[in-house]
Amino acid sequence: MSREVAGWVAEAARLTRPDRIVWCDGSNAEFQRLERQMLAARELIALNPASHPGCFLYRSDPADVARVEHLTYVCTHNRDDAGPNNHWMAPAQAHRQMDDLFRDCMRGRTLYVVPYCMGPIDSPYSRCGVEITDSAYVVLNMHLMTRTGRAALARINRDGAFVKGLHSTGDMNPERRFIMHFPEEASIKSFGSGYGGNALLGKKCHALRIASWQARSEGWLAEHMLIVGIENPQGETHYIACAFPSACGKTNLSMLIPPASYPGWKVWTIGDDIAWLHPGKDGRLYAINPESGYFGVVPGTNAKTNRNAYETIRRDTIFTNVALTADQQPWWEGLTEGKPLLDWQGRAYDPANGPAAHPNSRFTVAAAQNPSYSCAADAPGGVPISAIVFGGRRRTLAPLVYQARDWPHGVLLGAGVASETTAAATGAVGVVRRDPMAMKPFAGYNFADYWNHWIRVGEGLAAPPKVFHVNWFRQSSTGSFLWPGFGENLRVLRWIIDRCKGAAQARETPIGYLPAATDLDTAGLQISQAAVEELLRVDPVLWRTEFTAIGAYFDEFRERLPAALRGELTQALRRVAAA
Ligand code: GTP
Ligand code: SPV
Ligand code: MN
Repeated sequence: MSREVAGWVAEAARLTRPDRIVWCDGSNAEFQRLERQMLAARELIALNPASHPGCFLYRSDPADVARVEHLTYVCTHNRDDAGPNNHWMAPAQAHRQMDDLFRDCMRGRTLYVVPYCMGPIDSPYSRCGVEITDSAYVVLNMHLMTRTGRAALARINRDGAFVKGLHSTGDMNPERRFIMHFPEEASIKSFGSGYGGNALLGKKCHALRIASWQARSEGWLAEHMLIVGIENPQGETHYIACAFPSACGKTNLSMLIPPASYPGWKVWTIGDDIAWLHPGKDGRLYAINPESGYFGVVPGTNAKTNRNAYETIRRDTIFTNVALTADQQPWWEGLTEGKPLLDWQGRAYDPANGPAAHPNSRFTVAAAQNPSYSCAADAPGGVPISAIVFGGRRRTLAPLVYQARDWPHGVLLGAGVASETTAAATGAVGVVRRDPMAMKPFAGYNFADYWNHWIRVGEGLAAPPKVFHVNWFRQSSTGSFLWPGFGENLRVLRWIIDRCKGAAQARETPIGYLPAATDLDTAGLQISQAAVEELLRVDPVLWRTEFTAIGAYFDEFRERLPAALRGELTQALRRVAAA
């Protein structure tokens, strides 16, 4: 047992005063014991064992249903290190404020110690942490989402380092809710929420905010990306990493089912939310998925849109904030069978109260249950990445797909990403905002330094991935999606892979390389020629406005903005002006 872990647990217990301390061993017996305990306390509801064996419903506090970006802080000694992209507080003040909240908060409760490993247990790229929490729900989720227990603790002893995460649900008062990060000391303090990214500290807090800070000093990247392998009928597999903002299609793309017109194609999931990317000795970029489970968006999941997810969540799944049918089956908007009896808050379903399932209702499930789970997902060295794909949810402007001219131009593509906000975070939905590299809520340091790091990582790669941007969400003037999306997105990935191999045509435009309508495989698709043309249209006038807006956004970063990125933007503006 690590003396450092034990010392820190004792210190946390002195502050929080729990009735008992439980060291989690990560075993099935422990998982089942906690499940039984939560069932008895009516904190979990057993779902229909015939249709959904091993599945449970959890209803969160109705005011605790999403990430809280306005209450999430990066606490560095120098304010500029956190940057204008983060809320900031001085570390001493943040510790004082958080410790006042944590003082005595676990009286009458159990303190669980959850050692976890982010990444395959024997990968040199993996990193460990320990989460202290007073929520059994969090422990169950950590079991599914990370490699917890004895093996993780053994690795912590070997590594001699771990991220310290202290969490309490507190009294659920949104006024007393904060998610604080201390990247300089690799620690996290989270109080007042039991929800997903606020409370499962291995995920966004560790694997993105703290890890991105560590990655900068160690020469790698921690990113909000899915990782997927695409195997063609010849048996050749290309791995792609895609950064889309929250609730913008990562889970769906990572387990896509090839359309009927793609016989012999296979899709293999490595990860659906987070990628740690390391330069390899051969000059390529290699990715591991630090997680071992999915905390995925439920609404919209059905046998047509995402059959793999749909099948994955038929057993041994925790559903959070979905509706219930009369026969205890989970129900959500987008499901084609069944109907809701009780809504996500347990009230008799009434459409006047809004959707039956919360728009940010989620499933938690072990990744290994996914029919498309890749046998390379546990490879200690990761998988080589052929392409990096940025994306966003844009009704207008951004075409279906385009390719950056080179890596530095690709960094501009990523830094310029904007997307409509979704229910994954509290606040307004559908508002376009800048979300560079889909990391606006997750970069643990100043974006200017982050973009500089991106440029430097690319410079160090002999064979950097090719960089692309996609948008599945372009709408017609009547508000319907122009592109069918989901499985059909493979047609776009095919063009991307062919571009990586030098086997596909493209036309040069002021924003980068685009397929001509004939370069994209639309055979067998119910899509009009006009829609395809609209999806591939680049309007120089609109793009001039967009680049000007990106320039104004970059100005917020003042002299820290990398000159190379400013140079890329200047050239981009020159190209649209000349078009
Ligand atoms: P986080 O877990 O929040 O990081 O989200 P994610 O990026 O994994 O998003 P996810 O794949 O769960 O998709 C979120 C929503 O977008 C769901 O309601 C999907 O049905 C919808 N969606 C995903 N892919 C597509 C697509 O290709 N086209 C359209 N129109 N909708 C999509
Ligand atoms: C996201 O919001 O990007 C998620 C869900 O993946 S959460 O774990 O709540 O951050
Ligand atoms: Mn996410």
